[in-house]
Amino acid sequence: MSTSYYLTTPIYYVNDKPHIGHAYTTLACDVLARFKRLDGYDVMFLTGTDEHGQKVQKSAEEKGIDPKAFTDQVSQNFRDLTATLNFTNDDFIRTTEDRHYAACQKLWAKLIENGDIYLDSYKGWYAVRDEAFYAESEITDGKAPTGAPVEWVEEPSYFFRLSAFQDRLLAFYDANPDFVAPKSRFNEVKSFVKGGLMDLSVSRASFSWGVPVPGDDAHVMYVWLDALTNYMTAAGYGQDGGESEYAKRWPADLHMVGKDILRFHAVYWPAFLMAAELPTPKRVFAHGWWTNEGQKISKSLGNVIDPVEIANTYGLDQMRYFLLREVPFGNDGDFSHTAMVHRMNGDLANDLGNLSQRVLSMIFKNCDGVMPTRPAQLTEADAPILAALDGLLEGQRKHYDSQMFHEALKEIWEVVSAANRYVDDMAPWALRKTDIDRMKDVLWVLAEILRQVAILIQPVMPEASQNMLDQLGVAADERGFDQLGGATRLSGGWTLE
Ligand code: ME8
Repeated sequence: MSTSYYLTTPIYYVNDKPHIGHAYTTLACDVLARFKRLDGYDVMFLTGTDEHGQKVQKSAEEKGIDPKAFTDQVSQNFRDLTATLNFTNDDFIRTTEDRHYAACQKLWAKLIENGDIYLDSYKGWYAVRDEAFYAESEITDGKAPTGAPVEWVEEPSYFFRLSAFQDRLLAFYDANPDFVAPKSRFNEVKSFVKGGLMDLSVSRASFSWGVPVPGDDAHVMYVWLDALTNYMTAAGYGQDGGESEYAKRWPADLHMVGKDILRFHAVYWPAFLMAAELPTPKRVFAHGWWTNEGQKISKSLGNVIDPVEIANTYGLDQMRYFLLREVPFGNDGDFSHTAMVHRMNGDLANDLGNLSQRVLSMIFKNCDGVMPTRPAQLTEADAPILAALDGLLEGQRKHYDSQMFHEALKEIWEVVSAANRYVDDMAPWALRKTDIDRMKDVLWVLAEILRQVAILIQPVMPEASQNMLDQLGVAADERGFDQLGGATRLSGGWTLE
């Protein structure tokens, strides 16, 4: 039986249209999900929408639509985006589904049973934009540290005994040094927890757009407790007959999040789970934020990037490649037309496109369109490049497991560059006149390089890689990672289309 790999995107607020930030987070998960499937894992890749809370309720009110009808509409936009951008999520969860209510209420009941939730009243600041509570000391000029406007809230509220979890969280971080990445972000989380934790308000009583608190109709659950639980809902928690799925999927292998929502995932979420005596997720990766031509992206500046527009302008695979190659994953990055065109012309057209074009057209013209067969004997000139090629997979696994997508791509492109130099050094066009057999061997080496490279770039560039593999004549069931690293070789002998 293959090993389970469960990874999640954040669930997106349905207050607005999807933008590049949403596409980026889901893209990172999509490439990882595809990579793991090709590497033989039983993958579950989850995304979805976060539909409760004041922020969504307000957006619905502004549009004059009932929140349920509004969330139905906007959630559909997110679902459509997954198809448009070729995302391969296995499930799409909405927090307004019955299965999710069941999971939230089960978790709540467990927290009550264990004595970690109590009724009191909340008096303090709340930022609807962040759906977060802030302490007096964090407020400057009526704004939260994130720049979100705050409002004063006074209402009865259930509290979660977060203060009791400081030591357990710190011990958990010590025991799990890879729980949060990048390292610098993990350090921020640890200092936040070392600074002391206050009990967390986990219900709201002044509006009703949320999951009802079991046994107290006056309250709905705080939207973040509701939202975080989605990861368990989709894994079968609280579902009739969900036990075997839950046993297989939980705890999640990876929660991918943006840096702005790390605290919820790396502090509150493990604390809730510890309190409920449930296993904690294995890892949380916090990626950086994109700016647009050097400027912070915001609705008020009118510079929000529409991922569908980018894909239409530059091509979907090109966009996918750019977003993951341009910026070390975890850092902030800048989206600019110049940078996008530079990557497309350089890495994609000149390096990979050119290699594939040269090799295929030489085979076509000089080998009567027949793929050369595997040479009986290779020369010393062929050995280093094939060794580099065969060695790629191990590095790819390491980089994907640490979410260093840019490093993974960089290493593949080093082999692509080496292959372009190999073409120049071997000069197959000259061999055509002097040693036709050697020319065929050289072209076979190059086709073998293209085959493995195309298999390896499938997660990032699903369409371009399929085209390459089709052109090379590689069968559809011979494109998994078990075909890499010298385990099998291009056999050749077939006529190219
Ligand atoms: O936070 N660049 O939902 P959301 C990169 N519902 N990423 C960006 C970005 C940018 N310019 N702007 C936003 C929520 N993002 C909650 C999550 S999970 C249990 C609940 C990222 O719709 C941001 O970091 O605000 C976050 O990961 C996601 O897009 C937006 O989520």
